[in-house]
Amino acid sequence: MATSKREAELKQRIDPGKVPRHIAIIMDGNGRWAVEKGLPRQEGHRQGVETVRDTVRCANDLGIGILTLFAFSTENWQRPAWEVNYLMSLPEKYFQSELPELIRNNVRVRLIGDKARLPGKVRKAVEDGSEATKNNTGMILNFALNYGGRSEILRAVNDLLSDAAAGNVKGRIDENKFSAYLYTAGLPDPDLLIRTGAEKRISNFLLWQLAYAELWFSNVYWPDFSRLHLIEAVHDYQMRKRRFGKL
Ligand code: V0D
Repeated sequence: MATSKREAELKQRIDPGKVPRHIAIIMDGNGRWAVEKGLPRQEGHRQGVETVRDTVRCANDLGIGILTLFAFSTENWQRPAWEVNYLMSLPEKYFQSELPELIRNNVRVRLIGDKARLPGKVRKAVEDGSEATKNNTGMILNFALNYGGRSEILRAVNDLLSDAAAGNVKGRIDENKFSAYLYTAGLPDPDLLIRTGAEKRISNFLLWQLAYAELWFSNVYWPDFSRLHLIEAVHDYQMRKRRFGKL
C-alpha cells in the first residue's frame, strides 16, 4: 500500500530513540464497522485480522519492543454462538497466513489470559504459534485472549497465597514481587494504551499494568485503523513525554 504524505511527514518527526517500549491496544469496533456498511459482523472481524497484520508490521518497523493486543474479553462470551464460533476460528487462520512472516521478522508470540478456559482449537493454535516463535528475539506480540484484569489480579493473589503457604514467600510483598505473578511477568508495563472504536473505557484490560500509561482514544473502528493512526499515536505520545520532561 502507498505511504501517504502525512504518514511520511509524521514518521520523520518520530524520534526513533524514544518510541514507547510497550504499546497495548484494545481493538474495538469490528461489529459496528460491518453493520454500518451493511455487511455481516464477521466481515468486520475478518477485516480486523488484516488490521492486526498491518499493525504488527508497523509496530515492528517502528522498533516497538512489545505489542499487546486485546482480541477478546471474557465478557464477549455473551455474544451469539455463531459469532463466538467464528471468532474462535481466527487464531488458527491468523497463524496459517501470518506465521512465516512472523518468523521472518523475528517476532515472538505469547498469550496472556486464562488459557485453561479457551476452546481446544484456540489453545492449540496459540500454543503452536508460541512454540514456533519461542526462540525469536525481536518484538514480543502478546495476544490477550479470555483475559480479564481483575481475574488476573485475583489469580496472582491466589498463586501468591499458595507460595506463601508452602513457605516460599519471604518478607513483605512489594510492587515488583507482585508483578512477577501477573501474565506480563518480566515485561515492562505499557507506556501507551490505544483504544479504537470510540469508547473511552479501560474495560478490565491490564488494570495493574496501565497505572502510568498514556491513553490514546480513537473514533476509528478497528478495521479502519491504519499505519498512519499508529504513527499518529506514537507521535502524540512523544509530544506528551517531551512536555512532561520540560516541567
Ligand atoms: C476479532 C480484532 C487475531 C479483534 C481482530 C479469538 C476481534 C480480529 C487473533 C489472534 C480476533 C488471537 C490469538 C493469536 C493469534 C491471533 C484474534 C480473536 C479475535 C479472538 F495467537 N485477531 N483476532 N483472536 N479478531
